[in-house]
Amino acid sequence: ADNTLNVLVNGMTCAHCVASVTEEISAIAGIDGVQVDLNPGGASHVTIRSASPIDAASVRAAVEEAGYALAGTP
Ligand code: 9UX
Repeated sequence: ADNTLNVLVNGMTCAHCVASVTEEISAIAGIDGVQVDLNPGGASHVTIRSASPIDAASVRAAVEEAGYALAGTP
């Protein structure tokens, strides 16, 4: 099955922020795709896809490792 997790991330303001978050989340085992809709003035919408269920705690850890904060789900 195809699994999708949508989250909101605070503090992202530029393309390098997008690259950092994408890289960290992509490194989680089983993740097939990460898409970021950058919103410099607020929370950015991040869509994560995997063939297996996505562990939200792993995503939170990856976002924090990249230096940002998970704001929740849209
Ligand atoms: Mo540069 Mo994006 O510090 O926050 S990576 S603006």
